[in-house]
Amino acid sequence: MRTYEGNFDARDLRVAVVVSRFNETISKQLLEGALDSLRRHGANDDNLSVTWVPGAYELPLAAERIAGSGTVDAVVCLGAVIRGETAHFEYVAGGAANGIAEVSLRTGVPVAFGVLTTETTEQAANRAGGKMGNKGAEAATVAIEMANLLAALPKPDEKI
Ligand code: INI
Repeated sequence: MRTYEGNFDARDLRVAVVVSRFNETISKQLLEGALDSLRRHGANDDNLSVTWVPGAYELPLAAERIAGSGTVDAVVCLGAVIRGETAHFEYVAGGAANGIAEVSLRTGVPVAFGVLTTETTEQAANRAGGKMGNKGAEAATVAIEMANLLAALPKPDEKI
């Protein structure tokens, strides 16, 4: 029996982080967590990029351009959609979540979902380096594992 698993070695990985400026204080903390995780797993700064977009709704388009360019092994999308501050929470959060999932499937590049969807700013802060950890760091770790898993898995049409 063959078992496939991704490891957490980011030494040779090219990773793009796409981050939304809306709720910037939170986003910056998610970004810090993501970069810290990538570096702790051995990523080289020369192989990392950070792209800012206006809001979470814009994450999928930028992620698609980057993932489709063939220059990265994984993308990490970061942002915070806070219900208390938006009547169109569902549309923004749902658009970001569905869009990011579609980009990943369309391009075959892992795109990690590091977008907080919370009721309050406090709940978001707790998940951006507060008492609930840092979801940006978690998303970056997932991106590393998935990039390495996909490298190990058979390619489309590849017979093993
Ligand atoms: N974008 C966010 O990333 N988080 C939010 O909480 C948010 N709110 O509150 O509306 C938000 N809106 C902007 C949205 O992402 C788009 O930038 C905008 O709709 C233009 O397309």
